[in-house]
Amino acid sequence: MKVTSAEFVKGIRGTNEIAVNGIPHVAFVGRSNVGKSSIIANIVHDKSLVKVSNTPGKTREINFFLINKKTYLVDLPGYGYARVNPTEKEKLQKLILWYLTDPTIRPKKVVVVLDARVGVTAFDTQMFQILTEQQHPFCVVANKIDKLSQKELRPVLEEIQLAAGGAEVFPTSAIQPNGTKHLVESLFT
Ligand SMILES: Nc1nc2c(ncn2[C@@H]2O[C@H](COP(=O)(O)OP(=O)(O)OP(=O)(O)O)[C@@H](O)[C@H]2O)c(=O)[nH]1
Ligand SMILES: [Mg+2]
Repeated sequence: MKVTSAEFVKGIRGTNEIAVNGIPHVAFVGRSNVGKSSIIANIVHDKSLVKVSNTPGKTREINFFLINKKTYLVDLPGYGYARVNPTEKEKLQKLILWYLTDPTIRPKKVVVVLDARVGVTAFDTQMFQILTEQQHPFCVVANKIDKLSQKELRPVLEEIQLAAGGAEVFPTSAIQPNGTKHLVESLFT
């Protein structure tokens, strides 16, 4: 299936009707700067719709995009970025945890995005644990593969596979035109 329509609906910082209105969610989580917003921009073919920046910690709210008038793509703030001030960092962490643990919010799929050059960090391992505990179906994306050779990529994918248990792993490049093709096919078909 193709993405034929995408619109930004709302950014939230806590309990909001939009999170529980019955429209299914596909939610993107991951460390700051791994490329969550860029992947969403690539999926929706419209960079102006999603805030992408060189400044890590750009996404400060939980942003809801309505795709094909029937699914929310949910862009979560990044976790674990040290240079955001401590109060703000704690707020963002609470916001992410709220989204993932509130019993009324049941995402259809959570997409954990990693930077393929960095591999699996302690934050990611913790995220896999939370998602498993919460029984959220999840998959993993190894992004920025344009920065690696095929030879460098293989062991990274194996490492991710191992750390993520049985979860499916998608290599992506958000800066290439077809760089999220397999992921899109899996999420929307
Ligand atoms: N080379 C390369 N750069 C990428 C790729 N994806 C994202 N980037 C760059 O990485 C930086 C961070 O991208 P964002 O999409 O803002 O990252 P994010 O995960 O949403 O960050 P937060 O909102 O802070 O959590 C930007 O400079 C992007 O252009 C990719 O696949 N390849
Ligand atoms: Mg972002």
